[in-house]
Parts: sequence; structure tokens; C-alpha cells
Amino acid sequence: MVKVITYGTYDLLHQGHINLLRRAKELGDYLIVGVTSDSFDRGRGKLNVRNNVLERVEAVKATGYADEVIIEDYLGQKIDDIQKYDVDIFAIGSDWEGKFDYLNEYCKVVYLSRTEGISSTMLREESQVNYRVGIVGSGRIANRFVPESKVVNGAEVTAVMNPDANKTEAFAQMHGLKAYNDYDQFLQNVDLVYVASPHLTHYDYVKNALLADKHVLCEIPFVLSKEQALELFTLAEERNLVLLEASKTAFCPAFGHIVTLVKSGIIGDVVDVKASLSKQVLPPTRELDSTQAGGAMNEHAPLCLLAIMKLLGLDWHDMNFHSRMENGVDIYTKGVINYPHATASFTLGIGVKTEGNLVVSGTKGYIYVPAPWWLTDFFEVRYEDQTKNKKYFYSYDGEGLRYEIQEWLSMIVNERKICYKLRPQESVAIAEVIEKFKNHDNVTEI
Ligand code: C2G
Repeated sequence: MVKVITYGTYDLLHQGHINLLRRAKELGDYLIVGVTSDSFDRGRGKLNVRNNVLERVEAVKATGYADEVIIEDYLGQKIDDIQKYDVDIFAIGSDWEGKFDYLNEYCKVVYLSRTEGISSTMLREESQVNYRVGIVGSGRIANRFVPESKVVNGAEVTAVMNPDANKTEAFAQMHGLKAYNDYDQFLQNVDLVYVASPHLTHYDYVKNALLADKHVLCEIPFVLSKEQALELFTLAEERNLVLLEASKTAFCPAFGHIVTLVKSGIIGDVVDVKASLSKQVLPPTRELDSTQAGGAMNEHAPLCLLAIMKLLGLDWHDMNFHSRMENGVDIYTKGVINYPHATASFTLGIGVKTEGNLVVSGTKGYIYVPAPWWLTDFFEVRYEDQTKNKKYFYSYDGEGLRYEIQEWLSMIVNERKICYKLRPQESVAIAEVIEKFKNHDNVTEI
């Protein structure tokens, strides 16, 4: 029996895929089709795949050509599969000509001519609404957003808004955008709004964008009070709009896997979460300005709180903070949040430097994520018996903003109002902790 194997994503399955599968099957007696997992595709930079792995597997099965469907989940798997399944022929489309010659060592490699004039990319583009994204604010993060948005299909940044005409003009010129100084005019000319303005302006910009029926992605810290956060999420829900907090770590591949590993019990019951983040800054800068809601807490708490909320939930029973203050802002804050059966702490610095790692301790073992944990691309699960330790590696492409942009667009396109990676109630809880600190609730100066 001649066994053939072929691989692909098979997104929006089309005639090109069907022809390829038919020809591959004709090469032998038994066809194995490897369908890429969602995380494998994300890892190799394919961020725009529309169908999830289950839908893609079903589509391949429905062609009737596959005798067996397997999932491709890691680089190098092809060599393993060929040997494991005793494969005679590896077949792939001619767009990969030469790229898989290294498999000749294990079996025969056949490049089958590709069907011209059709591709998943083409189909995605044809059915794609190209949303006009407007950026509010023209600072550091806004600058990073523009190139990151280019790797995600379905949206194009077309406008920038900042009440300061000089800043807007310079930003617009640099990125080829239309500049606005008037928010209402800006809202009339965009479909989606990314709020990356100073902290204290988030609430008004988000609210007005929602009232103008725009989907919103808002930078961290989303807002600085529970009430405002609740109000905005309620408004979004009433108007059937997507509102997402741009907490980039929440959407990056490695962090998501930490959460699912922990929830599946790999380290037993979680007893402690420690997250730290420090970035020293020098004056003059808004981070050190009390009138602009500066301070370590407003600046860095959202990411550390994200880790704590995702891993321990929202049912804490008390919390306290220890801060070193300078000119009205906390240059260092340590916070402790106690849960009925666990405790969590975070250390944040803008005028103090500390190790920025994440440690999740459990009854069976712990997860160690080295600094900078919020840009996670690697972590290790460790046990008393070190032979059981396991390291996990991931990609974290570019500045990482592409993951949140992709999630936001996918929510809009698929009319999904809630994202499990960062739920509204989690954003509300983060705002609540920030508010408690602002209200000097259990804050001790050191
Ligand atoms: N294909 C084709 N004609 C097209 C489009 C695609 O023959 N018009 C073929 C591709 O050459 C490939 C298969 O269909 O053999 C699946 O294509 P994709 O879904 O685009 O998957 P791809 O990214 O090529 O993944 O490990 C994954 C593999 O390396 C290939």
C-alpha cells in the first residue's frame, strides 16, 4: 500500500485545495492530511485564518479524499509523521517548490502544480470589509499600532485625532493618515476607534465613540474607576458594539497557554501569584505627573492585575498597598490581594527597578515566566522533581499589538461581543483595584 501525506491550513476550503487533495490521493492508496492547529498557524505568522481547526478538519473530511486527518502542531512534525505513519510520498503544492526537499531523506517528495487564480487569501480579501480605523492620540503606543495593524487583515488605519494640531499633523504625515483635531469630525470619518490618548481622557473618548456607534479598542489603563468601566461596558452592550481593553499580554499566545495549563491543574491548586513590572522613567514625562494620573499603579497595574485575575479569579476578600511616593505619584507600589484560598502580590516601579517576572505557585509545582513576563515567549513549569520540569517556547511577533488587533477585528467580524481572553468583568475588576488605590483604601506610604 502506497501511503501519501500532505499538509495545509485549508482555510475557507476552495477548489485549489480540493484539486490538490485529489491529486495527492491519486499518487497512492491511502491519504493522510495534516491540518494545522490554530496555535501552529499563529506561530508561523498566519494571523488571519478565518475557520478554526475543527471547521477546517470538517471541510477536509467532507472532500472525501482523506483516509485519515491528523493535526499539525509543531515545527519538524512532518519528519516525525512520515516515519511514524510509514509514509511513502509527501505531496504539497508547487508554491512550496524546493522548500521541502529536506524530506527526501525520509520519503519521496512530490510538488503538485497549484491551481491558479484561487487562494484562501483571495477569498478572505474578497469577503473582507476593510474597516477604517482611527487612532485617538499620537504618542508612543499609537506609533507602534500603525505598523502592527498592517499585518492583520480587515482594517486600515486611516485617521488620527489629537486636539494638539502640531502633534497630529506630524503623526499623520509620518504614517500617511488624515489628521483631525475635532473628535466629532474624526468619528464621522472612521469605522473603528483605537483610544491611545492620556489616561484621564479615555472615558470621554470611549463613551463618545460608543455613542457614535463605533467599536472601540482602548489602551490600558482602560479607565480609573469601577463605575466608569461598568458604564462603558453596559453602553457597548446596549448598542451592540465591541469594547475591548487593549491589554496586549492577554492576547499573546504564550500567556493564554499559561492560563489554560494552570486551569487544567498542571501545578495543582494555585496558592500564590507574584507579578512584577518596572520601567524607570526620567522627568519630564507624564508617568511622573500627578495631574495626568501618572504613577506606577496607573501605568503598570493593569498587566499584573490581568495575570492575577485570570489565574485566581475575581472573588478576592481584601487587598492592601505599600507605596513610595514622590511629588504626588507612586514611584513604587507593592500590592497584596488576598483570596479565600490563595494570595497574590504585584510590585510596580517607575522610579524603582525590580525584576519583572511572574511566578505562579501551586500545590504540585510552579510556573516561572522570566522578565519581561508581559511579553511572554517562554516559560517553564517546575517541580520538586526537576526531571519533570518542562520548558515552553512561543512566538511573540513584532511589538505584540497584532494579537489584540486581530482579536478585536475577529470579534467585530464574527459579531462576538465577549472575548474569553479578557472579559468585561475582568476589565471592570482591574479598574476597581486601581480606584481603591486612588482612594487611599489600605494604602501605606513607605
Ligand atoms: N493549494 C493549491 N492551489 C491553491 C491554493 C492552495 O494547490 N490555489 C495547495 C497548497 O499548495 C497546499 C495546500 O493547498 O499544498 C494547502 O494550502 P494552504 O491551506 O494555504 O496551507 P499552507 O500554508 O500551504 O500549509 O504545514 C503546512 C504546510 O506547510 C502547508
